[in-house]
Amino acid sequence: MNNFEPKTFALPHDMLPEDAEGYFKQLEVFREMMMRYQCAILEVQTKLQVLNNDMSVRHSRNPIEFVKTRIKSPKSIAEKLKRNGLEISVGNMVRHLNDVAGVRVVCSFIDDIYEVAHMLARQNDVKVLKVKDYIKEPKENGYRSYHMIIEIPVFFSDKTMNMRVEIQIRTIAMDFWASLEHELRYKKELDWSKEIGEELRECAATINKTDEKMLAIRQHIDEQKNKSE
Ligand code: 0O2
Repeated sequence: MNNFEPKTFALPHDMLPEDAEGYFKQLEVFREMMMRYQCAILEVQTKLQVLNNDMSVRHSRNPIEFVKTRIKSPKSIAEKLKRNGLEISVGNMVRHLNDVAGVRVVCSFIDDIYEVAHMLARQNDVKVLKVKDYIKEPKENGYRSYHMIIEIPVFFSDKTMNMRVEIQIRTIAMDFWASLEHELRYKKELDWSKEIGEELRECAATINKTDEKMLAIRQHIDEQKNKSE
């Protein structure tokens, strides 16, 4: 299998991440890699669509509410490389970043998250490289989500490449909290006080309780339905 072995396209040492945008965009190899990441996202989207359609026919319900995708911006790529002490280059992006291609799967209930993750992981062409279960072990600030880094083969006209994609799987409720926390974090102009952090943690705990309650209600309804069949 043909994987990308990049030549050195390093940024001049004194260049800032914000200048990386123009620099990256002028590189053909960068544009080509972005196209390839976009194709990897398409492959994952199709896999998810197939699973959802299958579940909807065989179990009369859709575990996936919606899917969002994104390609990391050149500035975020440059910032992350710099943060990790790496030279800003296309080669380092391909070698060291797992989240250039990102897919967020928003599910109805907590158990759907594990079912979707399991259904993806058992596919022959999916290699799970890393899992972070922030549901079983939430982050200190209350963040919950199930993260997987997978590698899938993508068949291009000239070669097959193993592409890495970050998949974040979470419930609607977890997504609600994470989206607002993200927005607040980027809006802040002053330092977050301890109180704000505590309040956000409390909101995350309340949301988690609601998630668990909704799951219990659905399981109760499932039981009633099974008994009556
Ligand atoms: P964006 O714009 O969402 O892409 P690793 O890649 O494993 O070396 P990293 O990047 O710390 O290490 O991975 P991790 O912990 O799995 O988290 C990556 C992503 O999860 C983040 O991407 C966010 O999307 C999401 N995330 C993680 N923690 C939080 C949090 O506390 N709040 C919210 N709202 N989202 C979180 P980026 O790169 O930060 O940004």
